[in-house]
Amino acid sequence: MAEHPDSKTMTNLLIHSLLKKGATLVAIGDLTEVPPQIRADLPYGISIAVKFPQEVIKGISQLPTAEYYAHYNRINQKLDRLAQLAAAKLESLGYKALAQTSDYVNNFAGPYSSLLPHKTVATRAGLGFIGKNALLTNQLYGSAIRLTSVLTDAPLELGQAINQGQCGDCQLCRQDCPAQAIKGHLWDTLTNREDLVDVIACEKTARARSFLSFGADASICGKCIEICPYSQEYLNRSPQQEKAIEEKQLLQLIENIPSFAEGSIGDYGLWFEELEEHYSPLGINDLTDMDNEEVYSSSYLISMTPQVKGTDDENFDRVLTEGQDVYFFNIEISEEKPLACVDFWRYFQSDGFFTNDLEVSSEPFLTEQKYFLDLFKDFAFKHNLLLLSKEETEIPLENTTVYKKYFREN
Ligand code: B12
Ligand code: SF4
Ligand code: SF4
Repeated sequence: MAEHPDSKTMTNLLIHSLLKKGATLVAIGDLTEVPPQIRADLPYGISIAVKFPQEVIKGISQLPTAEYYAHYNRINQKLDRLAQLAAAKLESLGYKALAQTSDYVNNFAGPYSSLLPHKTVATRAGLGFIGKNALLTNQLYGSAIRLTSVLTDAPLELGQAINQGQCGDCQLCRQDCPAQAIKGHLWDTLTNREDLVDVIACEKTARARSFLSFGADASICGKCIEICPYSQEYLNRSPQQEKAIEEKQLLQLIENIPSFAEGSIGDYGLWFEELEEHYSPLGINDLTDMDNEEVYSSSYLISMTPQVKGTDDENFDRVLTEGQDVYFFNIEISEEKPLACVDFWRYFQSDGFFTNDLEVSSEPFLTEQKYFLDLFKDFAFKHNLLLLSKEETEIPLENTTVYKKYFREN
């Protein structure tokens, strides 16, 4: 079992792991205002959203498409995997967690209703408001997202619930709904679904349109997603703007992680013994330079070449001159926050003489070296370290980068 992290660290690690596996938005809501029997007596809900690709939603402006239907199914499968992953992570920390996967939701669905709708969890978590289109509408992605949720008793950091629609005078979804199913009411938490949308009219028309467009027996339409100005803002963003939003989200997450507690192993930066035990019987070289004021991380090198223990091993040069490459696995752990990054080193002699060249890669050089990385992922999980990818360490922030700020200046 992993060490118990504080609430903020646990939340940010969980969100990071879900974003890395393809979630677009993740937040946690307090569910205690809804009756305990519909939330399996668990007080919190993790709301997870995955966005549709922009082109797919642009493509349904006239009629639903087979491509939209394919993504609809693909995203549902991804959401189920994400919900299961979140539940497994929390259970491994000793908490209760119930993934509201498609199967689970279908089991409890009444006519056109689930026991605890994903949209309720989403508004409690602050992921958005319910639009006049009856859909969860997020500030960044409009309603071009699909949802899932996980119920838990883990004490995670809670988002700020949203209780009011923010459509203003807009009526675009009502005007464009081909079923005239949308009634145009502004939502609040007391609004009945029936006051927003005629679900029978919606389903009937969506089914007819799906059949007309691509011959499938499905009830797919989504015009009320596509027409919404909030969705349109997402659909019109450039890839660069989209990347900047994703980077900002990651940055906020990294900045939100609390610094190491005073007196903790991370505070002292003394990971050597822990790593030695974890990687036993492999030797660990401690490269941490305590005197270098520009280095804010502990640094460890593990040899992946059995004959060579470290760069100062007498066999190091001999092996290289014999024409063999020497491989190392490099681990850096920030001395400020529970952040880590790793890379792979290959020493070789390109000219066949005595100059050693070094190639550094974020990927293992040989497939069997992936084992070193997997072992470190276990280590990071056990010690609640957030393992940053190379791209994440390169995210720019105020004249510097994540790497420069949290690991070393140059
Ligand atoms: C049954 C169902 C349908 C039915 C009924 C639709 C409906 N609006 O209920 C039909 C077949 C018509 C349908 C159609 C569509 N659906 Co549908 N559907 C569901 C399903 C399986 C259950 C919904 C449910 O339980 N409804 C019961 C009512 C009471 O709740 P609700 O409308 O979901 O939400 C209300 C509560 O959340 C409440 N609420 C919100 N916060 C709070 C807080 C408090 C304290 C309280 C008390 C209440 C409250 O406000 C909402 C509006 O009244 C969900 C998946 C799920 N398990 O949640 C998907 C879901 C709602 N559908 C979805 C989608 C995308 C669609 C379609 C666009 C599909 C399409 N045709 O292309 C249309 C859109 C229709 C529309 N404008 O609503 C998405 C919505 C994503 C989003 N961004 O919101 C969901 C969440 C599926 C998913 N996994 O992402 N759907
Ligand atoms: S899915 Fe289509 S038919 Fe249903 S409410 Fe939205 S626009 Fe109307
Ligand atoms: S189209 Fe307009 S009214 Fe409809 S959900 Fe979006 S903002 Fe609200």
